[in-house]
Amino acid sequence: MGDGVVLLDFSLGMFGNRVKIALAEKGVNYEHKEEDLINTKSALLLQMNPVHRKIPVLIHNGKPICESLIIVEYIDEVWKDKAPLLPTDPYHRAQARFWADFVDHKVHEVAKKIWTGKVDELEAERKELVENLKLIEEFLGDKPYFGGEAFGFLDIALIPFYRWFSTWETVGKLKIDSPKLIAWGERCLQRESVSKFLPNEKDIREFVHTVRKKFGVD
Ligand code: GS8
Repeated sequence: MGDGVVLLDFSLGMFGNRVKIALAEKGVNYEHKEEDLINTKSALLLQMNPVHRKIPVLIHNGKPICESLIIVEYIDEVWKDKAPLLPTDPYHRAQARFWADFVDHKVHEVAKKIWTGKVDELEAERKELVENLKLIEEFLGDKPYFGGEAFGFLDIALIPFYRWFSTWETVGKLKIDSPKLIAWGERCLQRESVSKFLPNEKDIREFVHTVRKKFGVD
């Protein structure tokens, strides 16, 4: 098992990837259990996350922690011997949480509407996604990482989605116009904790194709 930690996960899922990256950054050993989200969820998942029935779930010493951003904060608080993931300054910590919430609600949710929907009817969403990525790019500015010199919480929140950019572009018939964000994504990919876990673009495209077929939008 390793460090009393089990991760219920789905390899292509952006949210589980956040947790794997955080665990790798902290050097935590864990047992990985892959969930079959397309067919049947395991009894363990339903028991550990009865409210949302979603992955990721981190089980630490038998107790579940749900919701990826909450899990990343938990990891940061429990494994304190390595560099912190959240900024130490309260204002910067609040900013990191604000933008991580923005990633979930203004990037992921808008992108998901596009890649699961009838793209030609979603012109407003396609524009919004491009604009929202520009907003987060503005917050990055010229810093190497969102928190400054060190890779941290907001980088972890956004980087799993970076691998989806090319699929968002092709499926969504849009062009992501954020060169600094792309450079940041490539910089993050140079870290082993990131490159080891992000799925390849071909698998993402195939997954999206399967979902779109299932929803009858293609
Ligand atoms: C989202 C988890 C989620 O959507 C978080 O952990 O941050 N806000 C949550 N998980 C997906 C898989 S990744 O796309 C999931 O478990 N889906 C199964 C379902 O919706 O039934």
